[in-house]
Amino acid sequence: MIPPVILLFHKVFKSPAKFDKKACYDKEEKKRVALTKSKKKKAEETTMFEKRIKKHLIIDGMLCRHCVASVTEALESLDGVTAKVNLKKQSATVTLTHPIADDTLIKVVTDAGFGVTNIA
Ligand SMILES: [Cu+2]
Repeated sequence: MIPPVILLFHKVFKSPAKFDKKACYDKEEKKRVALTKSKKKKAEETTMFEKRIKKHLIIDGMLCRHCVASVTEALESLDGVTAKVNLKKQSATVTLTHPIADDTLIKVVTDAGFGVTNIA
C-alpha cells in the first residue's frame, strides 16, 4: 500500500503540473484559432479589394513606345498606382492599392496629352 504522505505529495506536485500543461495548451490553441481566423479574414478582404481596384482604360492617341512610357508615367505619378500600358490594344490596366476616382485617372492621362475613351 502507498503511504498517504506520498499520495499527498503526488497530488501536490503532479496535479498542478498536469493542469498547467492543459491550460497552456488551451491558450496556445486559442491563439492558433484566432490567428487562423484573422488570416482567413485578411485573405477575404484582400480578394474583395482586388476585385475593386483593377481598372481598364482605353487610351486614345498613343503612337509609339514613348507614348506608352508617358501614359505609364502619368498614371504611376498617382500614389498607389501600378500601370500596364498596351500600345497594340491602346489600353491601360491599372492596379490601385486604394480607391482612386475615375476622373483622377482620366485627368492625369489627358494632362499628359492623351485621351481616355473608356474606363471600367
Ligand atoms: Cu509616341
